[in-house]
This record gives sequence, C-alpha cells and structure tokens, in this order.
Amino acid sequence: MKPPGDLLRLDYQPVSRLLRQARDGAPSALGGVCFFHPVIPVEAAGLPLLSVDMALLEGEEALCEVWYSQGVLESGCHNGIRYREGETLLLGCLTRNEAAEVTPLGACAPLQAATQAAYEAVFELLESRGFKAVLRFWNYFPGVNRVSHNLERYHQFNIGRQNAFLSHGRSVIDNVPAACALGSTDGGLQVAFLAARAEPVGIENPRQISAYHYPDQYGPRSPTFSRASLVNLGGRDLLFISGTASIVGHQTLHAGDVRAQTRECLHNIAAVVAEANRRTPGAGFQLGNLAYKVYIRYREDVVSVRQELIQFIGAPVSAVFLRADVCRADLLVEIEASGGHALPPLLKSGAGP
Ligand code: 3EB
Repeated sequence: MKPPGDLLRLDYQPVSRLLRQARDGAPSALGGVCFFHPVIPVEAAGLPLLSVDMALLEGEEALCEVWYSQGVLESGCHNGIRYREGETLLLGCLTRNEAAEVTPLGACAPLQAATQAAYEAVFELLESRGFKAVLRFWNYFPGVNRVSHNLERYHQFNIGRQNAFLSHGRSVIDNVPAACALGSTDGGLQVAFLAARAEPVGIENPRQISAYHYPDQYGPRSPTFSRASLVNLGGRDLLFISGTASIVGHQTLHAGDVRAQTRECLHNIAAVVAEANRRTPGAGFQLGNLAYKVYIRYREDVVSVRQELIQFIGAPVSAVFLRADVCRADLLVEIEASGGHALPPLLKSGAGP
C-alpha cells in the first residue's frame, strides 16, 4: 500500500487554530465541518465551513474537521453553496433554513422541499464545475426522529434526496455516494460533500441489505447511499465508509444495548473494509488505519462505546465522539470511517475518562 500522500488529508483543529491558519492563507485547506454545542458560527474567508450544533463528548469544547488537499485551490459560491476546488477534488457545503422554504399549502413537508432543493443545487454546481461524482455526503438536521406531516423527518429527508437524484438523471442504486444523516441539536439542514472528477465505486456490505433496497417499513423511499465509496485518485485508493449502525439484513439488532450495538457497527465496518479490499487488490485497508467519527445518542454512553472501539480495533485509534440523534429511534450509536488519506494524529486512547 502506498503511503498516504498530500492529495487528501484529514485533520481536526480547534477553532482558534483553524482561524489563525485561515488568516495566514491556509492555501491547502479545502474546508470542512465544525462541531460545537451551543453552536458558534465560524467564518473563515473563502473556506467552506459548516458550523453544526453537536456536542463533542471528550476533550475539546469545539473541533473542526478539516480536509486538506494540494496544488492550486480556488473558492467560490454558487446557489448558496460555498465550495473550494482543485484539480481533483471539490468540497462544498450549504445550510438551508426549512422554515423559509416556500411550499404550497398541503404540499410536501418543508424539510423534504429543503432537502430536494439542497441536493439539486449541489448537482447543478457539480455539473457546472465538471465534477461527476460525489464521494461522500454529510447530512445534519435537527429532529431526525420527530414526526410531522404524518412522516418521520428522516423519511421526509429521504424523499427529498431521492427526488433530487432522479430529477438530475442520477441513479438511485449501485454507485451512489457514501453518506451519513444525523440529528443535530439545532439549526437548519446542513450538507457538506466531497466530490471528484473521477468516478467512484459503491461498496456494499454482504451482512446488510443495501440501504437503497430497504423495504418500505423504513419509509416510503429508500435512502440513497452506498455503504462506502472507493475511488482511485492520483494512484491512491481512498475509502469513505458511510455511517454504520447495528443493522444486519435490514433490521436493528441489540435494541437497548449500546455495547453490543457498537460491536455490531464494527463488525459491519470490518465487512465493508474486507469488501473494499476484495474490490481493490493491493489497497490493503485496515481497521487500524482509518479515521473514525462516532455519533452517540446518549452522552453517558461514550465511555462504553470508546472501550468497545478500542477493544475491537486496538489502541491507539483516531476517533472523535459526538452527541447526535441516529436516524432510527432504536439505534444508540453510528460510526463512520475513512482511509487511504493522511490521518489526524492518533488521539489519546488509554484507559478512558
Ligand atoms: C443505516 O444503515 C443507518 O440516510 O444517508 C447510515 C448512513 C444511515 C447514511 C443516510 C443513514 C444514512 O440505515 C442510517
């Protein structure tokens, strides 16, 4: 396996350090997502950044997940999307206030309309910039499990997202982007995405039914995401693993048991990594060489989740823990990961707090 190059690098920065970097030019930053609770808007001129209201569960008060690239990068703004692009990669983000969404009386839920409009704007931008495919979407909005308009808000989101894929002639099965969709504490619909000119491959998990084929008990439209996306950029294989939960087949397992759910998430991630390695001989992805982001429904579960993660993967692990609502009410934890790019420094992973 080639050592990760400078084509893509992930780092977690305290806000003050990011702002200092941005003031000094930060030519290699593509942008990213800052997590706080309560939320504080972060403005770094030219840098696409989301400020998401999610509490960090250990260490810092606030952290920014920042993606870096190389070469000449240029920033722009299009249809409410802030973006920054280079030769190979484009990172963009947007926030939509669903309360301001104009929907005819009795028509679809505002979140559905906001989601469709957001995704259509993303696809328009990508078409205009010559970036074919999205590698990864990060979706955050409040009240994921709340019902309005006779529908859980996560299901409203799924309808709007799928409509946008269809209206732009994009497939809603097979090579769809990797993604996650988590409940923030407050704010609008917030979407960040990483796109490439090259076509990625969607990876599925043999232990799970593809999400885009979920039966309709999980909502009128299936979620449009693949379990992971894999792309070769500049001779390097990059892997983006979607939010991964304690789901086998299409069913939630271990309701009420956060430790067992964490282990099931990790078995699923291990299966996705094995599948990615099978599809790309020589890539050699390993659980110990990924950067993890862990979303936990109840903050007091962080100690258990962290212990299970370290037991499964071995210390030290690069992991960040956030308080978030997961998109099925019975899911207590969701874990995402990525690899093949340069990783943040390994976080302290001793006996735990
Ligand atoms: C699941 O596997 C858990 O709707 O974009 C994970 C990753 C989940 C992405 C999404 C949802 C999404 O169904 C939930």
